[in-house]
Amino acid sequence: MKTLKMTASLRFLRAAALSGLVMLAASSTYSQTILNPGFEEGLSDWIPRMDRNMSTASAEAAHSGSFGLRIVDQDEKQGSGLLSLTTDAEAGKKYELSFWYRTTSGEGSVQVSLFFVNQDGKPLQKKPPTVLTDKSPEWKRFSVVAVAPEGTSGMFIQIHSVNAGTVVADLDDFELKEVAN
Ligand SMILES: [Ca+2]
Repeated sequence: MKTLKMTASLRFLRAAALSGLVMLAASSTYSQTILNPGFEEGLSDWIPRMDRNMSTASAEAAHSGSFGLRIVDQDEKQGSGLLSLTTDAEAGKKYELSFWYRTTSGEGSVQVSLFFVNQDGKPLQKKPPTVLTDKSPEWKRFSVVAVAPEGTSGMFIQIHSVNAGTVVADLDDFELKEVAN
């Protein structure tokens, strides 16, 4: 019975998160580039989604400038969640998403995904292009390259510390740009 209840509430949360995404995309103007990609304005223009207060802008997490994103995930079963605003994207074009990353402590990892969405803000791919970080005490650049699928009108970034395992991780200097096909 307890399990059933948990499943139902998880489903509700997932549905709520998805409808939130749709509303967000429909109500906001697309920007040309990722806003506040280096967290110099705190978490402005980033949206926590089921984040459980794990994501903060911190001076200690800066790779460049004065601030970076620090994820403190001390939960063995749940992770963080942070979304960028949606930016313009065009079907058939190739995009590179990159960022700098380091692990301060813990064995968990962080997955960064690039969601392509249609004009209604609905994600087009069940498995979006994703980069999974590995443990790295030194700053390291990670990237993923993907071609926007048919029907693409925009794209956004999701930063999620993996549910299993704990980690304290720093991320900074996100970049999302078109690259040659
Ligand atoms: Ca920064």
